[in-house]
Amino acid sequence: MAKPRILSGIQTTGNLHLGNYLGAIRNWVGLQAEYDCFLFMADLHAVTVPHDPKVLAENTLKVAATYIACGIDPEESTIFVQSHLPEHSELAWLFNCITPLNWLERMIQFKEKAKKQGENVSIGLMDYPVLQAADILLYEPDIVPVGEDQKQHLELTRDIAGRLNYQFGTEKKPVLKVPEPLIRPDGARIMSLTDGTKKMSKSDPSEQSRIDITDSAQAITKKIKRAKTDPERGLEFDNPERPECNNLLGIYQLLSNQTKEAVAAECKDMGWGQFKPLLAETAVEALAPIQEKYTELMSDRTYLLQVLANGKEKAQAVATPTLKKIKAAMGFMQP
Ligand code: AQP
Repeated sequence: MAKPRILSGIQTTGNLHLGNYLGAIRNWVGLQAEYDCFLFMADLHAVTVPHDPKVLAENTLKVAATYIACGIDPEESTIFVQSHLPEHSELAWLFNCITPLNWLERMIQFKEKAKKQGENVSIGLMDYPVLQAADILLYEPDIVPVGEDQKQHLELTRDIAGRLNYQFGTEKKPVLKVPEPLIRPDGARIMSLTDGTKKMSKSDPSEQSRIDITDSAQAITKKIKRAKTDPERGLEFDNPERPECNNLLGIYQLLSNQTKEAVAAECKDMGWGQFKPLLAETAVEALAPIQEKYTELMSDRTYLLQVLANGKEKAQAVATPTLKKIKAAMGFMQP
């Protein structure tokens, strides 16, 4: 029997960080055996905000290497570059024509990112969730694993699929399968090291706000040492007055593979002076094997490019027929 399918991706907007790892990639690794995973580098999404053309291709390769270094097996999962398949942008256009503008105006991520862009905000930034819907629905996945922050976009994807089915399918014969979200309660949201109420993000101008997966042991230790904390003694989860404490304990819990209860008991009497070195040591240890593998992969470009060429072929075998089916349902003339 075919395994159920999963689809997910990460923007190629810079070095991946602990949020990307703990909120996304590590979950995919755990799902690989049970699911047929389609994982892509979202380079078309990366250009929805101003980008540097000199680093886009290199960032794309780095994200691919990071996936594999974190444990994604290219023999088992399909790893591909979004822009290598024109199906993504073509379907986004078709979806643009059936998506009401006010659905996009409601998107929180657009409002937040648009604020940062000021006058320069692009149509592409607003259209980001429609492209995301195309990314997902081309593969008709059963499940889409997403972080808490992407819940609203996945809801929009489901609405777009529903609208397409309503307008161009029948109840008995829908055009597309509507996917389900998979949101893990723990590790769903890793917050910034400089502000426990803001998510850790590649595009945060402060390097200190995040731990990159490829940060050196020295950089990790320094960033954790400088991470914002509070003057209280004794560490605890879930105190709304102490967002930084909750975040750092959460990171420790995930990196040390312990239960929340075990960490709460271990750290309840600790001060920051005792906890921070413990967290730094745990983070360095957890990331070391990933970094070693990453360096090895980045020095074998031929291998990485072959993985991406194979991935493109496997992805296209699914995406091309889906697009054809949607165009037929919408009444386009076949060439
Ligand atoms: N802080 C986070 N905590 C948990 N999960 C996170 N993810 C990102 N940040 C966190 C998860 O990583 C996947 C892909 O993210 P993305 O890079 O495509 O987009 P993003 O969410 O916009 O990530 P960034 O780092 O904030 O990128 P920029 O700065 O370029 O916008 C998603 O599954 C996301 O949930």
